[in-house]
Amino acid sequence: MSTTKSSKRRAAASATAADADAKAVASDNAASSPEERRALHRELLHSMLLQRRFEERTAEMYAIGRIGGFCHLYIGQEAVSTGFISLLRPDDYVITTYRDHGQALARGMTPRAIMAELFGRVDGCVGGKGGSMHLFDKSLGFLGGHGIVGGHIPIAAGVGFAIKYRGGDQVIVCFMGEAAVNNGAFHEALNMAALWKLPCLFVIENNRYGMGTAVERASAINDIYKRGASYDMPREMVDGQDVFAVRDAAERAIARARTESTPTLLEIRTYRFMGHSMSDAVSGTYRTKEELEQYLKRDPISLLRARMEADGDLTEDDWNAMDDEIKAVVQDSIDFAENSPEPPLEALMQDVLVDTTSD
Ligand SMILES: Cc1ncc(C[n+]2csc(CCOP(=O)(O)OP(=O)(O)O)c2C)c(N)n1
Ligand SMILES: [Mg+2]
Repeated sequence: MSTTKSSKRRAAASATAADADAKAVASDNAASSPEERRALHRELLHSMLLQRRFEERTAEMYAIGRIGGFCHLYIGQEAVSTGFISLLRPDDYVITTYRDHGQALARGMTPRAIMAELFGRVDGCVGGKGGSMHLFDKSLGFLGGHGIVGGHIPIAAGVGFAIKYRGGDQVIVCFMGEAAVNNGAFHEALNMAALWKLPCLFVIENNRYGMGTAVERASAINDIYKRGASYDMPREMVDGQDVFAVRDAAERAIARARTESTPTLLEIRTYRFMGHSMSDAVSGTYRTKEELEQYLKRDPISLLRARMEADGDLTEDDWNAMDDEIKAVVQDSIDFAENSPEPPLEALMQDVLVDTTSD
């Protein structure tokens, strides 16, 4: 992620787990000089706060009927997207699930392109025909946005194969929820990735629930990262509310993929602060309010903010200025989406099949 002002505006990218047993130790994987450290921390904060503010407004727009269909918020998990994506090169790849707004913003997709897509308008990143679950941007190496649980994991392996076949040194980061690991596609893809030594990062965002089902009720193994042992794959469990812990683990896995073409399985312990989707209550009947309150104490944005304040890198005025700037960018994306037209009727039949007869 660049540190330029314009890319900061474009960028958007955060999470907490009360996991005392999370293995990764958060180090200051910042920079050598205090100025570099300050700039990096500000950039990480900006990325996470943009995701948060964007989705708060998304929920509002959904409630008043501007956005329809399926819509899953990422609030609480922002340190995961920011942690990984802030370390990628522009020519790397990202692929993810339907809970994709945060990662798209972190990768540099504009709030305008995403909000217009959520509104189903022509200026959306895929012309208003994909919606919340299907954000794509080829120019950013952002390969979706996939609605079928586990369905994108073999695609990630395929991208890893293509990178290796062409002799490149890019990596692909494949984000998924913890419920995806009980899907056959997960095992087939991880086996191939390990066997063929593909440059893939399989990043499991373990937010404890697949819709309303707790991981303990669905998985024979609760320490998901241990599944990497089946494929002799390097593996790690990480505190997903601490952006520095995420970056530490990401840095190791990216280096392994880039220089040794070796995949890694990462279990990132995190938590979603909202319901599974916009049609669910925030706490529902599957989890208690007390549990939610416990996790809210480790809001990834509050943790980073507190750290920066303690380091003398952020004043209240700095925070307010950043927040105001981000809120204005998000408001601008809403105005933009409101003014963008709906796709014409003919668009229905476009992009359905690839024309293999053209050059
Ligand atoms: C193959 C398949 N089965 C079922 C569903 C319905 N479904 C949508 S989201 C979801 C839960 C997935 O949970 P998880 O992988 O933990 O991701 P999270 O929603 O927590 O981010 C399910 C079962 C689906 N989309 N695809
Ligand atoms: Mg989950």
